[in-house]
Amino acid sequence: MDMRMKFWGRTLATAGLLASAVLLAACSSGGDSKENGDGGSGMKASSSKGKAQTVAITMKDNTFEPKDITVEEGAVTFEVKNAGAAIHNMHIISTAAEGKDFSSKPIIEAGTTDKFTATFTKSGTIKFQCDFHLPDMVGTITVK
Ligand SMILES: [Cu+2]
Repeated sequence: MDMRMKFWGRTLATAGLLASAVLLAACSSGGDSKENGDGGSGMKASSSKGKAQTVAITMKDNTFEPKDITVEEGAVTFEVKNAGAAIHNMHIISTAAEGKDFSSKPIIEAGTTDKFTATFTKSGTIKFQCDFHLPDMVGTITVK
């Protein structure tokens, strides 16, 4: 009886440690591969200036994928999908560069997608964020 309890206690503790390790590993490796995977397809908009550009962004709890985006000057349509369980939005902090901010609708519910267009007239780097999940849920748009 005594031995059994010790055994189980130790087994449970070990299982707990293993579970945390697995979760950590899943988080870091999953994040890396996703970022690399989306980096190629998601970031490229269009190659020549003046053409319609569309950028697809997936929001998770609580990250943007991709989080660093490069676009050309001009109009960019953002298709922002909420693949998480929480509410999110995408708010482009562009007042300093463009005289106003651009934003998705204020709340994008879980499982839904919003589409909006922003026009960038100056090159530079502009930050964007989810207003609900600062400081975690942020990204940058580099305008070339
Ligand atoms: Cu959010």
